[in-house]
Amino acid sequence: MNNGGEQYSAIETQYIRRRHKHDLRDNQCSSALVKHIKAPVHLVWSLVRRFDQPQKYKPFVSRCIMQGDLGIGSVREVNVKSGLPATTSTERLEQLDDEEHILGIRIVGGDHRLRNYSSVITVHPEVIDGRPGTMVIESFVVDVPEGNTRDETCYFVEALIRGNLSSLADVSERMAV
Ligand code: A9S
Repeated sequence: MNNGGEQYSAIETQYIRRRHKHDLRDNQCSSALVKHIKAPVHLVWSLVRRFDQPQKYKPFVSRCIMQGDLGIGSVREVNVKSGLPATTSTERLEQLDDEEHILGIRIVGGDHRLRNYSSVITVHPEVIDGRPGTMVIESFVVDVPEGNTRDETCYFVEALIRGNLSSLADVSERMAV
């Protein structure tokens, strides 16, 4: 499942097996990243669930325009900041479960090279240093583009997701103070 060689704890492995199953086609890469945040799960989820405002925590996003309401199947147009290998990404809301705390998106367009990209984020309550914390798991699957290796593709996407998760931690922990 993970190409990045991440080591998961027993509980992380259990959540990944249950909630982060991606049916892999050949010539695709997939991985899952875990982030432990020192903020309560309802606060972290309130940021993650806002499909219409990824810029609340994603550092690469400059603007997001919603086409339609926030229902399953709604689409957002994400503009990203300069300096990245793309300017826009069109993304569809696939899952939004406020009970199980699952957000699933699929990239359906944009001037970038991530084809057939879909990701799932789940958040889980945990205790960190005796305080309410949150374990965030984000998994993805994406085509390996022509001319790139699986490892290069996984490394590229994992670096971007790590950036998003670090920023999610910063924003959440600042709000939790
Ligand atoms: O935004 C996410 O949740 C995850 C990723 C991998 C987004 C990547 C990106 O927005 C860029 C940052 C612009 C990089 C897209 C769709 C393509 C890129 O090449």
